[in-house]
Amino acid sequence: MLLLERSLKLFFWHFVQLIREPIFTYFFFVYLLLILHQLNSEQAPFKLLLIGDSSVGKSSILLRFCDNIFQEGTVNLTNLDFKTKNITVDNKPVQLQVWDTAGQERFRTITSSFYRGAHGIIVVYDITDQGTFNNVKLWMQEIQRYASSTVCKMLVGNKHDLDDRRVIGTSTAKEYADGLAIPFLETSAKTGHEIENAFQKLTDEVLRQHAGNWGPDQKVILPPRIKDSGGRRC
Ligand SMILES: Nc1nc2c(ncn2[C@@H]2O[C@H](COP(=O)(O)OP(=O)(O)O)[C@@H](O)[C@H]2O)c(=O)[nH]1
Ligand SMILES: [Mg+2]
Repeated sequence: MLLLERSLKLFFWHFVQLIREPIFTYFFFVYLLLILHQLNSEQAPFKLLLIGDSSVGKSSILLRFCDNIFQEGTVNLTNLDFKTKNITVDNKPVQLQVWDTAGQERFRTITSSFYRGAHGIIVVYDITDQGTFNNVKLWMQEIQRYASSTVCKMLVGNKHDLDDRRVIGTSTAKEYADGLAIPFLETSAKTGHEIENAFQKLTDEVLRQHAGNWGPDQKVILPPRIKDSGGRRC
């Protein structure tokens, strides 16, 4: 980005000189090409969503992944659309935009616009709450209804640290995920167990999904840039 700013400054400086001295034409076009190259190679972010029943730990997962913190009690992230985090996959820099439902799931008022443009979706349930696992099926239907048919899905059983209160066996959930051919992991936002890995795995899937879209400079060509609206940077 710094390089782009410098190139822009030099571009305008040479543009002014060009008007005064035609010899600056050469530099003018060199910087123009440099700017176009950098704009072209800039990576659009991946839009990832966290969905699932209320209280399964979606906001906690977001905070653990982006800020490496855990807050006891319900996490209130109203006024927040998403958080961004940069990760590296196969030596490629990838910017993730992770969107949280901000509590609308309680009233089933998540609109189709939430799903629009999503590249990956993590469906979260609580391993200590049977109802949240039963509802995974309903969340999958929501995805089917609103998200793109090429979206990458992942199943996550959260609160792995509460193993003594577990009611959903690992093998039950794994079997369900295998049936849908989607990855599955158990995480704990409290301890951080498998949180990074979950996002890494989903991003791998998204990159694989877009494998046919690699540009000449090894940057994946993605759908149009997601509008930056109100998110917070990690
Ligand atoms: N023990 C434990 N509690 C968690 C974990 N993740 C979230 N919680 C708790 O579960 C409750 C709901 O979390 P929250 O992130 O607000 O859930 P959301 O409604 O799905 O966004 C809060 O009391 C959290 O502290 C976890 O991994 N382990
Ligand atoms: Mg929440």
